[in-house]
Amino acid sequence: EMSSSLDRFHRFITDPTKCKTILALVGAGLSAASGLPTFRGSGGYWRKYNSIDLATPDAFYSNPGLVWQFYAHRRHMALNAEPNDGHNALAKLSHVKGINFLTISQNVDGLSQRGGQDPQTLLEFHGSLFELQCTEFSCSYVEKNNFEDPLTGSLDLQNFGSKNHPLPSLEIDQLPHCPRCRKGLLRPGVLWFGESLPLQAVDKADEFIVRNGVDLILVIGTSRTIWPAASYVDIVKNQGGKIAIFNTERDELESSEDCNSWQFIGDCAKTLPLALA
Ligand code: BJW
Ligand code: ZN
Repeated sequence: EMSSSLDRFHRFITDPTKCKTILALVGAGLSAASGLPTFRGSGGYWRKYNSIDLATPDAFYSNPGLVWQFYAHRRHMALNAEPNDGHNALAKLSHVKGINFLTISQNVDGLSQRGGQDPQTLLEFHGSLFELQCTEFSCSYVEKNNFEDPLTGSLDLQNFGSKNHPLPSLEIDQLPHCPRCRKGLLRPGVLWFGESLPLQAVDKADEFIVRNGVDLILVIGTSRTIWPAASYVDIVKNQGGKIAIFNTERDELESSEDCNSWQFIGDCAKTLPLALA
């Protein structure tokens, strides 16, 4: 069953008259095989905290020390993870001549870049763990590609790695501060609930879709619960584009396969290289 559907997929993506423009929507499942936890489901906890509860402005401003410890841990994990064959397959696709390709990534771990994906084809819709922003209203300091680990001595979670070892509570002055205004608390440059998406990235995505018309959307390792990222699936379908889902779970939002859709169920680090080979 998998093989006939794979054949049908291969015939489509290798037909340049039918499949010129491909959009990928990527989520945490792409990095699961690299050992990074997803948000929803059983893996979505850090210590006793639900990851989703920590990814909010409220959590940060009420307990910046805790939220910084969470992100310090995430930075450390991401830096010590390796891109997997799923990242590599997308990287390869990004260098194929004659195909218009764009990835809307909800991931903040930097693994697509490290897997060699052409940066021109990659939009980080939810920011990056390795960007720092000043929270001071009158300061616009932003630092990209900060890979320091630990970021500060107080955020060296190696000392507190075990789940049983209690985390120290950190005072504001033990947390990273802005080198420009010397006043503002720094925050991770990721997108929390209720926050506006990077306008440039949204513009680029919209422009890509309008300019090219999308023949195929690859929906990879995402629960499709977060807006506006998830809305791109319907935008492409409404335009008449086909959809291929790569997920360990069957996607209940889609019917089973028909001539406009595929569901490749399994670890996308295995299924993507097969499908895109
Ligand atoms: C595998 C696998 C393997 C596992 N192989 N697969 C009501 C209706 C509509 C919208 C809203 C609403 N109420 C509020 C909103 C807006 C809100 C929203 O969408 N809320 C929903 C809960 C409904 N959106 C926002 O707030 C966004 N901003 C916004 O809308 O601004 C405009 C605005 C401003 C002011 C007011 C109103 C509007 C911002 C959203 C920010 C999301 N941020 C996070 C945290 C980022 C930082 C960080 O990393 O810490 O982004 S939340 C979290 O979810 C993270 C992820 O990028 C995102 C998506 O998760 P993802 O990637 O799909 O992961 P999972 O875990 O959910 O799924 C993993 C999948 O992989 C599963 O399907 C597995 O089966 C699969 N899988 N292993 C293949 N090996
Ligand atoms: Zn500042």
